[in-house]
Amino acid sequence: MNQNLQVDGLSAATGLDLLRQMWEIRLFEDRVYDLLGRNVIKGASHLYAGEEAVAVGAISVLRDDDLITSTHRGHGHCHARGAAIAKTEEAKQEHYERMMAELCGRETGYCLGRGGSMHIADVEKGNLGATGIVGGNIPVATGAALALRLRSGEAQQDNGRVVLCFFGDGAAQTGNFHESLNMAGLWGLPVVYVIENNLYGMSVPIGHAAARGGASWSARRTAGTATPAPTRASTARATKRPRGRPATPSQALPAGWWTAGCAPRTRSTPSRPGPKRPSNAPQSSP
Ligand SMILES: Cc1ncc(C[n+]2csc(CCOP(=O)(O)OP(=O)(O)O)c2C)c(N)n1
Ligand SMILES: [Mg+2]
Repeated sequence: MNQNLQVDGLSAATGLDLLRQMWEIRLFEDRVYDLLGRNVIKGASHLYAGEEAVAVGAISVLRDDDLITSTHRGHGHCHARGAAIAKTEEAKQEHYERMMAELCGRETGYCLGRGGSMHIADVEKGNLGATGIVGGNIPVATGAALALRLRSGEAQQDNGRVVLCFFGDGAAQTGNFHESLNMAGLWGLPVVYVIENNLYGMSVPIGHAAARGGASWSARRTAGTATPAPTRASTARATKRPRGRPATPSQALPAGWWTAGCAPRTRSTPSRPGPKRPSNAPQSSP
């Protein structure tokens, strides 16, 4: 291999490794699709095909002791995290088999087959888990980052660890998102929020679910989703600051995703007389 070759700013070896991971995720997902159709995997599954570059690029800059939290569409995150930590071909193979076993409800799966597709977790490798509750992983990531921050003074090995929190544009409309980012910003927590903006909340176009197209908050750090290099570069930039930051309050929000283009606006609906209350209606309790 030509050692000087650069692909998208990456060395050829790194580029090939990331591409291999993306193909592994795609082939895994194609297999899951097939097994769902044959009722070998039971229930529903949200596939990650088409978004592989986000997980692979972002996770490629993590340290082995960092943490991630995942979504209802979580096979790709689990796959990329496990593949990045597993150092040998045998360890990678075991990782894929434990994932597939979990989806098939087998005891050999990561959660003994109890979690399945939407609740797969691999805590030993720093994957705190997927969740079927849209936006449910955002406070989990924020809490984990708070734990890292609180422990960083005591345990040297916790210094510089970060949490990477994946979620969709739909989840970014939840209260969990707003509260978590507010607290993370206030406390300067070592967490980076990665919004996978595929412009749909499953089948609902983002314009139906979010004011102003929903994408304005991510404008400052928008990365492409077709290749892993932009996500890798964005995540590397975003993790740099929280890794080295001392615990001081009133910092700007950690990853800067939220702050762009978010002008506060308040507007009242014109007052109209409400429906007439029947005279025998029960009085509301104080
Ligand atoms: C709290 C909650 N509300 C609603 C749902 C139903 N639901 C499942 S996926 C989804 C859309 C999520 O959109 P987004 O976060 O953009 O992720 P995407 O599916 O686009 O990857 C919804 C509303 C849910 N699982 N949890
Ligand atoms: Mg979406």
